[in-house]
Amino acid sequence: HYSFFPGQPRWPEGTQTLTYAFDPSENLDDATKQVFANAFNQWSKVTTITFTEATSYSSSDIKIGFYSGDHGDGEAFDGVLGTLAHAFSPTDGRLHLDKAEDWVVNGDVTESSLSNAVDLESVVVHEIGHLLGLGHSSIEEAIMYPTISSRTKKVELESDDIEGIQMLY
Ligand code: TQI
Ligand code: ZN
Ligand code: ZN
Repeated sequence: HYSFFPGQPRWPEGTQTLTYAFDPSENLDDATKQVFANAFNQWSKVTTITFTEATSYSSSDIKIGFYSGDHGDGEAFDGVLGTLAHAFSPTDGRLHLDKAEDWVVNGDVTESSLSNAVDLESVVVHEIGHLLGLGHSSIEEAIMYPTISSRTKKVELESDDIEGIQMLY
Protein backbone atom coordinates (compact mmCIF):
# COMPACT_ATOMS: atom_id res chain seq x y z
CA HIS A 1 0.00 0.00 0.00
CA TYR A 2 1.14 3.55 -0.78
CA SER A 3 2.42 5.96 1.84
CA PHE A 4 3.21 9.63 2.24
CA PHE A 5 5.98 11.55 3.94
CA PRO A 6 5.43 12.47 7.58
CA GLY A 7 2.98 15.35 7.69
CA GLN A 8 1.86 14.55 4.13
CA PRO A 9 3.68 17.44 2.41
CA ARG A 10 2.43 18.26 -1.09
CA TRP A 11 2.73 20.97 -3.71
CA PRO A 12 0.22 23.75 -3.01
CA GLU A 13 -3.49 23.30 -3.58
CA GLY A 14 -4.29 24.62 -7.03
CA THR A 15 -0.89 23.85 -8.55
CA GLN A 16 -1.54 23.26 -12.25
CA THR A 17 1.93 23.33 -13.71
CA LEU A 18 5.31 22.47 -12.30
CA THR A 19 8.39 23.43 -14.25
CA TYR A 20 11.56 21.38 -14.37
CA ALA A 21 15.06 22.14 -15.57
CA PHE A 22 18.38 20.38 -15.90
CA ASP A 23 21.54 21.53 -14.16
CA PRO A 24 23.12 23.78 -16.81
CA SER A 25 26.62 22.56 -15.94
CA GLU A 26 25.98 19.42 -17.92
CA ASN A 27 24.78 19.05 -21.45
CA LEU A 28 22.27 16.26 -21.58
CA ASP A 29 21.36 14.90 -24.97
CA ASP A 30 17.81 15.00 -26.27
CA ALA A 31 17.30 11.28 -25.72
CA THR A 32 18.03 11.69 -22.00
CA LYS A 33 15.71 14.70 -21.74
CA GLN A 34 13.01 12.69 -23.50
CA VAL A 35 13.22 10.02 -20.80
CA PHE A 36 12.38 12.67 -18.20
CA ALA A 37 9.53 14.02 -20.35
CA ASN A 38 8.07 10.51 -20.63
CA ALA A 39 8.43 9.91 -16.90
CA PHE A 40 6.71 13.19 -16.00
CA ASN A 41 3.96 12.30 -18.45
CA GLN A 42 3.18 9.10 -16.54
CA TRP A 43 2.27 11.16 -13.48
CA SER A 44 0.61 13.90 -15.49
CA LYS A 45 -1.85 11.43 -16.98
CA VAL A 46 -3.27 10.53 -13.57
CA THR A 47 -3.19 13.92 -11.81
CA THR A 48 -4.27 17.50 -12.50
CA ILE A 49 -0.64 18.64 -12.81
CA THR A 50 1.30 19.12 -16.01
CA PHE A 51 5.08 19.37 -16.20
CA THR A 52 6.95 21.62 -18.58
CA GLU A 53 10.65 22.08 -19.16
CA ALA A 54 11.76 25.55 -18.07
CA THR A 55 14.52 27.58 -19.60
CA SER A 56 15.61 29.04 -16.29
CA TYR A 57 17.20 26.55 -13.92
CA SER A 58 17.20 28.87 -10.92
CA SER A 59 13.48 29.61 -11.04
CA SER A 60 12.27 26.13 -11.94
CA ASP A 61 10.24 24.14 -9.42
CA ILE A 62 12.08 20.88 -10.07
CA LYS A 63 15.87 20.82 -10.47
CA ILE A 64 17.45 17.75 -12.04
CA GLY A 65 21.12 16.80 -12.14
CA PHE A 66 23.56 13.90 -12.40
CA TYR A 67 26.28 13.99 -9.73
CA SER A 68 28.97 11.73 -8.34
CA GLY A 69 29.93 11.18 -4.73
CA ASP A 70 29.54 14.11 -2.37
CA HIS A 71 27.64 16.82 -4.20
CA GLY A 72 26.86 19.20 -1.40
CA ASP A 73 23.48 18.13 0.00
CA GLY A 74 24.68 15.75 2.71
CA GLU A 75 23.51 12.71 0.75
CA ALA A 76 26.63 11.52 -1.06
CA PHE A 77 26.32 9.03 -3.88
CA ASP A 78 28.16 5.73 -3.53
CA GLY A 79 29.38 4.67 -6.97
CA VAL A 80 28.00 1.79 -9.00
CA LEU A 81 24.66 0.43 -7.67
CA GLY A 82 23.68 0.99 -4.03
CA THR A 83 21.96 4.34 -4.12
CA LEU A 84 20.94 5.18 -7.67
CA ALA A 85 19.14 8.46 -7.16
CA HIS A 86 17.28 10.52 -4.62
CA ALA A 87 14.62 13.16 -4.53
CA PHE A 88 13.40 15.35 -1.72
CA SER A 89 9.84 15.71 -0.46
CA PRO A 90 7.55 18.60 -1.52
CA THR A 91 8.21 21.38 -2.13
CA ASP A 92 11.98 21.03 -2.32
CA GLY A 93 12.08 19.91 -5.93
CA ARG A 94 15.60 18.48 -6.14
CA LEU A 95 15.98 15.23 -8.14
CA HIS A 96 19.54 13.88 -8.23
CA LEU A 97 20.94 10.86 -10.05
CA ASP A 98 24.19 9.01 -9.45
CA LYS A 99 26.48 9.67 -12.40
CA ALA A 100 28.34 6.43 -11.68
CA GLU A 101 25.51 4.16 -12.81
CA ASP A 102 25.33 2.49 -16.20
CA TRP A 103 22.13 4.29 -17.11
CA VAL A 104 20.15 2.80 -19.97
CA VAL A 105 18.60 5.68 -21.87
CA ASN A 106 17.85 4.34 -25.27
CA GLY A 107 17.19 0.71 -25.49
CA ASP A 108 15.95 -2.22 -23.56
CA VAL A 109 17.54 -2.69 -20.15
CA THR A 110 16.32 -6.28 -20.04
CA GLU A 111 18.60 -6.95 -23.01
CA SER A 112 21.59 -4.95 -21.83
CA SER A 113 24.91 -6.75 -21.74
CA LEU A 114 25.99 -4.61 -18.79
CA SER A 115 25.29 -6.51 -15.59
CA ASN A 116 24.85 -3.28 -13.65
CA ALA A 117 22.60 -1.60 -16.18
CA VAL A 118 19.84 0.47 -14.62
CA ASP A 119 16.82 1.73 -16.51
CA LEU A 120 16.77 5.52 -16.25
CA GLU A 121 13.06 5.94 -16.86
CA SER A 122 12.11 3.43 -14.14
CA VAL A 123 14.20 5.27 -11.57
CA VAL A 124 13.01 8.71 -12.68
CA VAL A 125 9.34 7.69 -12.45
CA HIS A 126 10.00 6.48 -8.89
CA GLU A 127 11.84 9.67 -7.91
CA ILE A 128 9.10 11.90 -9.33
CA GLY A 129 6.71 10.01 -7.04
CA HIS A 130 8.85 11.16 -4.12
CA LEU A 131 9.06 14.72 -5.48
CA LEU A 132 5.26 14.82 -5.55
CA GLY A 133 4.91 13.48 -2.02
CA LEU A 134 4.68 9.70 -2.18
CA GLY A 135 6.70 7.56 0.18
CA HIS A 136 7.28 3.87 -0.40
CA SER A 137 4.65 1.26 -1.13
CA SER A 138 4.41 -2.24 0.31
CA ILE A 139 3.08 -3.57 -2.99
CA GLU A 140 5.80 -5.20 -5.03
CA GLU A 141 4.34 -4.26 -8.42
CA ALA A 142 4.08 -0.57 -7.50
CA ILE A 143 6.53 1.96 -8.90
CA MET A 144 6.99 3.18 -5.34
CA TYR A 145 8.07 -0.22 -3.99
CA PRO A 146 11.53 0.35 -2.46
CA THR A 147 13.55 -2.13 -4.49
CA ILE A 148 14.22 -2.71 -8.16
CA SER A 149 16.63 -5.19 -9.66
CA SER A 150 19.13 -4.00 -12.19
CA ARG A 151 18.06 -4.88 -15.70
CA THR A 152 14.43 -4.45 -14.75
CA LYS A 153 12.09 -2.06 -16.45
CA LYS A 154 9.16 -0.71 -14.48
CA VAL A 155 7.59 2.39 -15.94
CA GLU A 156 3.87 1.79 -15.91
CA LEU A 157 2.16 3.13 -12.83
CA GLU A 158 0.35 0.49 -10.82
CA SER A 159 -3.16 1.10 -9.41
CA ASP A 160 -1.57 1.55 -5.97
CA ASP A 161 0.65 4.40 -7.26
CA ILE A 162 -2.36 6.01 -8.93
CA GLU A 163 -4.56 5.76 -5.85
CA GLY A 164 -1.79 7.25 -3.72
CA ILE A 165 -1.06 10.22 -5.95
CA GLN A 166 -4.77 10.91 -6.44
CA MET A 167 -5.09 11.34 -2.69
CA LEU A 168 -2.74 14.31 -3.07
CA TYR A 169 -3.65 15.80 -6.47
N1 TQI B 1 17.20 5.82 -3.62
C1 TQI B 1 16.29 5.81 -2.55
C2 TQI B 1 14.84 5.86 -3.09
O1 TQI B 1 14.57 6.71 -3.94
C3 TQI B 1 16.52 6.98 -1.63
C4 TQI B 1 15.53 6.96 -0.52
C5 TQI B 1 15.47 6.08 0.48
C6 TQI B 1 14.43 7.82 -0.39
N2 TQI B 1 14.40 6.36 1.27
C7 TQI B 1 13.75 7.41 0.76
C8 TQI B 1 13.98 8.90 -1.11
C9 TQI B 1 12.60 8.03 1.17
C10 TQI B 1 12.84 9.53 -0.69
C11 TQI B 1 12.15 9.08 0.45
O2 TQI B 1 14.05 5.06 -2.66
S1 TQI B 1 17.60 4.48 -4.42
C12 TQI B 1 14.67 2.58 -6.20
C13 TQI B 1 13.92 1.33 -6.00
C14 TQI B 1 16.31 4.07 -5.47
C15 TQI B 1 15.64 2.92 -5.31
O3 TQI B 1 18.69 4.83 -5.23
O4 TQI B 1 17.80 3.41 -3.49
C16 TQI B 1 14.38 3.38 -7.26
C17 TQI B 1 16.03 4.89 -6.52
F1 TQI B 1 12.75 1.56 -5.49
F2 TQI B 1 13.69 0.70 -7.09
F3 TQI B 1 14.60 0.55 -5.24
C18 TQI B 1 15.06 4.56 -7.43
CL1 TQI B 1 13.20 2.94 -8.43
ZN1 ZN C 1 21.70 14.94 -3.94
ZN1 ZN D 1 12.19 5.52 -3.12
